[in-house]
Amino acid sequence: MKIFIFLLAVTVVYGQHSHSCVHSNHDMHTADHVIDWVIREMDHNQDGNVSDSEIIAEFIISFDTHPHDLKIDHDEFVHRWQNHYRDVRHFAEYLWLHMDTNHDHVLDSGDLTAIIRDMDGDLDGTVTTHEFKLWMEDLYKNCKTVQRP
Ligand SMILES: [Ca+2]
Ligand SMILES: [Ca+2]
Ligand SMILES: [Ca+2]
Repeated sequence: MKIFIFLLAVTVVYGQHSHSCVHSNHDMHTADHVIDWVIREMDHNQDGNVSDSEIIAEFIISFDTHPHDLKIDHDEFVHRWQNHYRDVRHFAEYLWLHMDTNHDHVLDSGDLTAIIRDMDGDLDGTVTTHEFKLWMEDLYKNCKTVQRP
C-alpha cells in the first residue's frame, strides 16, 4: 500500500510534465542498486570488462521471448526490464527510447554497436565495467533527451 501511495505521488508530481526519466522502482531499489545489479549480470565471467557477446547475451538473448528472432521490440524490453529489474514501466520505456538508437522500433545488434561505441569513453575498443557504469548512471540520473536522427 505504501508503495502504491508513493507511486501515485510520483505520478501526480511528475505525470503532468511526463518526466518519465525520473527513476522509480517497484521494490524501492535505488538507481545505484539497479545499475550494480545490471553490471553484475552483464559481466558474466567477472573479468572487469563487458564484451560484445556479454552485452548481446544480456540485452538481446535474455529479452528475446516471442518471437525468438534476435530482435527485441518495445514490449519485450519493457516487460522484462520491469519484471526483472523492477523499475516502473515509465522508466523502462525511457530506457527503451535510448536503447533503440536508430528508432526503428526494434533493439538489435545494430543498436548495440552504437551503444557500445557510446560506452567506450576512452575509445580503446574495450568497454570496462566502469565505462558501462558511467553510461548507465548518465541514463539513470541525468534525464537524457532522446536524440532524433
Ligand atoms: Ca566480462
Ligand atoms: Ca533499433
Ligand atoms: Ca574503453
